[in-house]
Amino acid sequence: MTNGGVEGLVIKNYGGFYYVQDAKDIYECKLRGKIKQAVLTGDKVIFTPLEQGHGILETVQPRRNELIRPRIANVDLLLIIMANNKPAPSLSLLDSLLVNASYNGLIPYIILNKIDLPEDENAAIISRYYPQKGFNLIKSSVRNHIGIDSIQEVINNHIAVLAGPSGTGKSSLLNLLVEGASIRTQDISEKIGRGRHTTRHVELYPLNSGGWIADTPGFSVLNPPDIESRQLAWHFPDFQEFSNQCRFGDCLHYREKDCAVKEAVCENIIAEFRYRNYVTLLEELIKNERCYR
Ligand SMILES: Nc1nc2c(ncn2[C@@H]2O[C@H](COP(=O)(O)OP(=O)(O)OP(=O)(O)O)[C@@H](O)[C@H]2O)c(=O)[nH]1
Ligand SMILES: [Mg+2]
Ligand SMILES: [Zn+2]
Repeated sequence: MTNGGVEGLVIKNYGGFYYVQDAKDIYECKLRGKIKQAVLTGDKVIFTPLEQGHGILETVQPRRNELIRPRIANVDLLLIIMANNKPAPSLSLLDSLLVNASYNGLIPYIILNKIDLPEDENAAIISRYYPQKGFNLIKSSVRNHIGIDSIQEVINNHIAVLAGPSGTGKSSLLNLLVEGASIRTQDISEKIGRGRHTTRHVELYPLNSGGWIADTPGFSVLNPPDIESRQLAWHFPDFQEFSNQCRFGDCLHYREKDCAVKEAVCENIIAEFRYRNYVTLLEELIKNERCYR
């Protein structure tokens, strides 16, 4: 212990306590009265250990980033879990999660889970398009233990957040990666073909193989992040090589003439669904700019 206390990581905020992990143990901490800012899961903090696993959280170190949903700080990786089938992957959710990752400075990994099941049409599109455009893709089956070591390698020494629709296997993956975790999983409702939301609060779990992972509410709807409409295309790396060839320097790749991005869509170099998802997000951002400025 130094004068200023011990360094630790907030792994959970629950019932008015902050659970802080140091090199060895977990401490149940209360906040030192003078702390005004919110303390988040993922915060690196200085704390004073007391007896019997208690402690006082003294200060919060500067954050690398801060996600709003889930509310968590200092995340390195976004693992976007889509199912190969059951439920069929949503390409629009995938693209908005990829934009969110880019906006927040997270490295995204697309994880196509349940490859033990027959491949859905959209899953085939994901495997074909994204890796070719430089996105990271891992195919896995939590059920048959396929691809799990690749996921462990990627998480090693990092903080990772799982995202993706309900029922894709996020909690099942976590249970496999984290010894002793027993997060509730649930069979997807065959009737409606959609998963039920079974996960509640945000907690970081240590991987036996190194690194940390958070389980999140299995969100299927996502607000667009606070991006300016003219910056949205920056978050579509597959548009980059074309966007500086448009006639207008400030081209939104929307209604403009002589747009090289739109030409690339016509030539099938940029997938049409990607472009459509771009336009949907763009229109939403433009609408919000009109309403709130
Ligand atoms: N066939 C198959 N089923 C899987 C696989 N991984 C998970 N499942 C099943 O898919 C269902 C949903 O898994 P969960 O882990 O609860 O999904 P989740 O993403 O945590 O869902 P929410 O908590 O609702 O967001 C469960 O019945 C799992 O057993 C897999 O690789 N293959
Ligand atoms: Mg879950
Ligand atoms: Zn353009």
